[in-house]
Amino acid sequence: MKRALVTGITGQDGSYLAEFLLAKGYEVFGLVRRSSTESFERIQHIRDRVTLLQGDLLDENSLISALADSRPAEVYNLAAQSFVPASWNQPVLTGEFTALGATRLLEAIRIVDKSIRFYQASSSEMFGRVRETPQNEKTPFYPRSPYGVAKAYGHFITINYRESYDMFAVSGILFNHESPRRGLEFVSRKVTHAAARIKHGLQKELRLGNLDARRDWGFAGDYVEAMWKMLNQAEPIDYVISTGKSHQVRDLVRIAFGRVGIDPEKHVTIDPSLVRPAEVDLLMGDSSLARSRLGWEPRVDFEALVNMMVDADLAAIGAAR
Ligand code: NAP
Ligand code: F7E
Repeated sequence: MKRALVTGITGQDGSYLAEFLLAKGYEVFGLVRRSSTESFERIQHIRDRVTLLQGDLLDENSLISALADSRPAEVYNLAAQSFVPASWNQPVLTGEFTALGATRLLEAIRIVDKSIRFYQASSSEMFGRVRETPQNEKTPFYPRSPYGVAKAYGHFITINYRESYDMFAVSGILFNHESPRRGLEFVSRKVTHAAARIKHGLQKELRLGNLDARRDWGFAGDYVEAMWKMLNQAEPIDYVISTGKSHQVRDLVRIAFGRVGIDPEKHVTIDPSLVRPAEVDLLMGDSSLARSRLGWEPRVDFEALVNMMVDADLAAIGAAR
């Protein structure tokens, strides 16, 4: 039985990846950090099928122990401070988790077993003020937030370990991907959750920032498959993973409110405090390399994704009432 260690297993992607690996017959280990209250909701349904190991990306020894205890063939580094606005409030901590955390894990792998295959969760936020559209693996980076800068560091340190130590270390440059398990502060879930609450009469107003921003949004369940495919190739290569289609935040609002049959004009207000100090205006990825070499393609389109999220929020809120 192949073993995999997933950091960030309690997050959106970690939960989908753990499900995916279990279905492939892997023995799955997850790194979790201690907290006064457990936050395992996303993996509750598979809790008895995965082994959780205590550790933190800030603590090198805990990473070495987790590797020694799990002896994985593959490590997926999904843990990060992943919310872009928080990275302006906590830029140093974001760098510690999201940039140096990757180095600590790579070092731990180099010490414990250099043959472990390593996946780094790189991000389209590295393209920032984009140099070309669509963005591909060769597009230069111009990050626009401390988060984007930290991810660029994580990206290049992964390449550096590959080239310096001949390790199988790859980065997936993933564009935005969402699901009913997305954190409530990210715009997709904020909008679908609010649409469902307004429908249920629990909320009246939805405050948003920049409605003009464009993102290439896909479904998280599709994207974790690409992570696994990248680690199961003959050669370690970095790939862009995206749908190739870009939509504005206002399109997201229109579809979500349309799903519940409510006019967004009556509920959405602009809150200048939600506008970012430096915005990423337009992201649209070219994933043709992944499509041709990995045989990967997204299955869920934007409208189906938004509808899936609204329906899940409607059902969850309805069940809780
Ligand atoms: P998420 O839901 O925010 O999950 C982040 C995970 O990281 C959580 O499990 C969290 O644990 C864990 N974590 C944070 N700091 C940690 C630390 N110091 N030590 C150990 N674990 C820590 O993020 P996601 O959306 O699943 O994204 C997964 C990864 O892909 C992240 O690296 C993100 O930056 C990257 N990414 C995401 C997207 C996207 O659109 N979703 C796109 C490109 C790249 P707790 O439960 O304890 O908080
Ligand atoms: O914002 C605009 C906001 O926070 C998307 C992370 O997973 O994807 C994610 O980062 C857009 C931005 O995601 C609100 O200004 C308007 O232009 O959902 P988001 P993000 O910043 O793109 C990348 C690929 C990652 O790697 C990250 O980890 O929506 N927007 N009004 C808003 N955004 C939020 N959050 N809240 C609003 O009220």
